[in-house]
Amino acid sequence: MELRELLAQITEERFHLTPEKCGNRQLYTALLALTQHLTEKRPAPAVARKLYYFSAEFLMGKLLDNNLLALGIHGQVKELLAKMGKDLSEVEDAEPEPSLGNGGLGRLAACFLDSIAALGLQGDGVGLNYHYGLFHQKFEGNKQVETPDPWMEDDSWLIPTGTVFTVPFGGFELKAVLRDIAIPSAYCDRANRLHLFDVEEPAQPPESGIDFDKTDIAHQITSFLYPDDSDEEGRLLRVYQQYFMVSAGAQLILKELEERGFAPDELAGHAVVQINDTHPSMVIPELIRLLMEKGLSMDEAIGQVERTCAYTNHTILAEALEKWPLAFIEKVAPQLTPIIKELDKRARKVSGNPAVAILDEDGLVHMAHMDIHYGYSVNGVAALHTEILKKAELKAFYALYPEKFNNKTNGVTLRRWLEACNPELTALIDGCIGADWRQQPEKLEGLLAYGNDGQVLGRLLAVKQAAKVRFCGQLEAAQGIALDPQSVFDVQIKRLHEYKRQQMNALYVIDKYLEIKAGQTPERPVTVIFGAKAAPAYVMAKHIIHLILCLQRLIENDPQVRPWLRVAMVENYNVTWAERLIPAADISEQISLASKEASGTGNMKLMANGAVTLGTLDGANVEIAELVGPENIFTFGAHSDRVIRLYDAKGGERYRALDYYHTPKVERLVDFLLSPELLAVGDPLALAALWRDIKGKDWFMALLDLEEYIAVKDQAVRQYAGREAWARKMLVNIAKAGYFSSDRTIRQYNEDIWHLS
Ligand code: 26Q
Repeated sequence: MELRELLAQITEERFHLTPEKCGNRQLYTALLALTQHLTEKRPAPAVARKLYYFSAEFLMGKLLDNNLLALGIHGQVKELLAKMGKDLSEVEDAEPEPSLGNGGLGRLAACFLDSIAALGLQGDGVGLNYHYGLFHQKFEGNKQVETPDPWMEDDSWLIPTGTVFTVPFGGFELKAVLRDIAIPSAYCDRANRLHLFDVEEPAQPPESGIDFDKTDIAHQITSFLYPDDSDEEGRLLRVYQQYFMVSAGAQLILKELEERGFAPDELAGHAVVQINDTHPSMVIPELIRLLMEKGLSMDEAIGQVERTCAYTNHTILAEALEKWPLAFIEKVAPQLTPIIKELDKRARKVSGNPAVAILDEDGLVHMAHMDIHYGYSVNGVAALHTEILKKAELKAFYALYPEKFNNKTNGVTLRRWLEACNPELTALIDGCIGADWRQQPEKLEGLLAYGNDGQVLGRLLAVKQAAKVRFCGQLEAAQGIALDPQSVFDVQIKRLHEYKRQQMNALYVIDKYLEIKAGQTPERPVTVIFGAKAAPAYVMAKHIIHLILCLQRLIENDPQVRPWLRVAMVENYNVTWAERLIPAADISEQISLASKEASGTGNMKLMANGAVTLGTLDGANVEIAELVGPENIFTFGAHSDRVIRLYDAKGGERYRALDYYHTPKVERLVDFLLSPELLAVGDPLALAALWRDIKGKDWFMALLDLEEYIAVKDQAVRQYAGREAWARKMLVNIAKAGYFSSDRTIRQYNEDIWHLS
């Protein structure tokens, strides 16, 4: 049936209306049904070994646009609607965004599902169906306020499956109900699945705020993504969540293994479990337990599992490495404790070094240690990150199992992060080099041939300008802030964390503010744009948001500064805002303290859209710098080896914030936090707490790199004025972004770790 007829049939059945008579919301649900109908017919790819990608987060973003593209009907649907006087992008606005993730790790999982499907590999995601995704962020009184995000609707991408597993907890059981989201492949007529588990009887929505009864496990276990872990009950609930996810997921694996005609002792030949950070690590003892229930001996069960599971590490921040009290696990899943103790005993036989034990003397279970001993692969997510894991963080493990360690530099799906979010740039690229880069992303390098083509460079600038104008309209509609699209768009979008150093960017804003006040204007007007959510219990991160919002307010009210410098913080930054903002960015801020950002993935998305990176040599920035060359990136700051030395208690050169504070320039910038101008718009206690922290502690060394950062950023703004030379930098960045396609990353996972076909 033709698309037009199919759509008409659906709107008739559902609303007794022709598509022409439908509103955007009705058209959205009709297109959702149409997409589901077309996807349903697609079989899963079938090969010998099947991948299960276990992750506590899948930050999918809206699905309609993506799925229309994957099904190859995006253009047709857009045209069809246009003929009816409808605008597809307005229809897409009606879709709620499923925000089932916090940031990089969850979005990476979503990019991976897209690439696994695109490459025709057999691989499904396994996670939880949170009823409330990441909180919705509002700004009130220059502060972040959190409200719940109920994203589920009657018409949604979730497909009921009828599959239910029983998860045994200490003292009670829960049914895990499975719903799926289909992941259609962009290039073959197949679809994979994201499996999301939920309880049978979820709790009623909270009356207000984001608080809920954390002891009502039976109803609340899937309510919230990562509930606040600042109190004991929250942490315990997180362990309940994790066990619920992995037990149901492990049961699904064994059920499918049996359905495919294989015996439990053939698991490793037919399934691979990729453990996305340590949140799903209990899948290891759970699979061992279930295999033993099916008659395998402990030795056999462990033998299968250690050839099935592989672990990805996403962080070297000690506070993010999960260690759970064995007492928690004893309460949540007592059947796992004898297995974990046995795994610890065996690991202690492999090495007498207590640093690599699973259970420590405080009764804590080191989840990553369990993954490394009982998984066959350990990977970091960028070259530098993997090197730091091998040389420092996981040194003792690397000595023990060098063959397990490998690097898989992250990537992003260029289907969402270029084709879908930036059709104008995509058309320009296609016009130059054709369409082959979609399946062979390294072919983007063909663009390098246009480095001296004034016409192409001019069109590149025009595409960027149009994206900036479009973004200005969207921001004004949402927040009433009218920006100047002629200014340099300097963009820092990522979760708010001290190590990512948004505070250092705020100090740059203060520097420019003071200069302009003193009559010294920049080469070009600059707009510093932020998008960031702070974890509700992360006090210092909230103080930094407060500072940024105060600076925004101060400058908005200052007619002398406003024409030259603006600050704009996007409210409720999420995947949808990222898709609007990334095409509009001129400068990509990647300024984490070297050694702290495992990889970063926003850096890759921004680069692919022609933003030039201003960054430290951290995470994947190092690889970006190597690829584009020094003329096409602005780097600054202490290198990771020096930073690691500065943290070393034994080292001679320990970092002391005060040493860097006491320079005439830095002191003035930091002390501006307590200036009458800022105190007039801000909360004195919050500003003072931040001032004290930066001056006296500055754990992530913003003051160490501050002066060089400001100098290099000034240089970038000056160079922006040379439009053609800047356009060439943009072109080189786009041309080299092919390496950061997640299709490349997934090919490498498959070749080195998964061996699916
Ligand atoms: C840990 C313990 C207890 C509770 C929560 C957590 C927790 C929750 C979320 C720990 C880590 C996370 C998320 C980590 C994350 O997003 N890491 C990012 O992963 C990206 C994909 O690999 C990288 O690009 C980023 O550099 C990295 O920060």
